[in-house]
Parts: sequence; structure tokens; C-alpha cells
Amino acid sequence: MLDRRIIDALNAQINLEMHSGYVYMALSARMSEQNWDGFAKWFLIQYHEEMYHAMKIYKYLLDQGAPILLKPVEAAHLPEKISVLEAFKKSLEHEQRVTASIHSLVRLARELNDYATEQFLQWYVKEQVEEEKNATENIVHVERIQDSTSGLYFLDKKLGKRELEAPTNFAEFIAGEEEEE
Ligand code: OFO
Repeated sequence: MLDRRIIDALNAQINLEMHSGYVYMALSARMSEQNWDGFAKWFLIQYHEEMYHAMKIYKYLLDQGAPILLKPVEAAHLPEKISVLEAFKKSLEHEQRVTASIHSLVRLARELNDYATEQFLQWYVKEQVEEEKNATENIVHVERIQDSTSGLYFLDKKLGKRELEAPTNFAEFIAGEEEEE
């Protein structure tokens, strides 16, 4: 049985991942409102990835026979109008918060000699490197072409080609019928 402190922290991480989904869903909406369909799609795929990050912890807790304690999800806190550059800066800022949270979970697992959870969390440690890299790259690309509408147009088309890599059917994923990433 997992220690109560790690159960609570993992449940809090489910909540933070759901909040991440909310942030990306709101960013996608802001982009759709400005007819940036490619950026909107990119953020909505990220929304789905965040739901997967939450479901992966949910499954781990179930597999460990630990309780799932779902709390209210924090609002996205976005202004009504946001530029493309601000949107990607927001995503980097948010990912840095998530990385800090994952690292403190790893520290707690170590402190508790919880080897299984520490190993489980390694997927997230690696994933956060990727999340921050993607957000940083997007900022660099937008900054490079900031004043060029045609440049932004092409970047919108390019990011709109992003494809979903996470499992899509969460019921099958929880039942162990869909492959984990
Ligand atoms: Fe779940 O990685 Fe982004 O927030």
C-alpha cells in the first residue's frame, strides 16, 4: 500500500494535469476566436495529452489499490484576448510549474523509499523535458516572425499538422486494452 502522503500528492498531480488541460483548452479557444485554426488544433491536441497525463496517474493509483480523490479544478485564468506569442509564453510558464510539481513528487517518493512510484514518475520527468522544449521552440518561432503576417500564417499551417500520439480511448486504457506510451 502506498503511503498516504504520496497518495495525496499523486491525487494533487491528477488535479494539476486536469488544470493543464483546462489551460490548453482555453488557449485553443482564444486561437479559434482569432481564426488561427492551426494553433487552435495544436493546443487542443495538447489538451488531450494532458487528460492522458491525468489518466495515467489515475490508472497507477487504481493499480496500487489507492483511493482516487478528485477535487475542484482551478480555472485557466486567461484574459479574453491573447496574442499568439502570449499564448505560447503562457504554455511555457505553465509547464515550468508542472515540472516543479513533478520534481517535488519524485523527491517525496525518494524520501519515502517508494521505488515503484519513483520509477513510475520517470515517465513524467522525461515528458516535462519535452513539454518545455516544445513550448520554448514555439516561442522562438513566433518571436522570429512576429511582425510578419505571412510568417505567422505558415507557422499556423505547420503546427496545425500536429497529430495526437496519446491513447484516445481512456476506458480501454484503464482496462489495460490500449497500449501506454
Ligand atoms: Fe502534463 O505536461 Fe503539460 O502540463
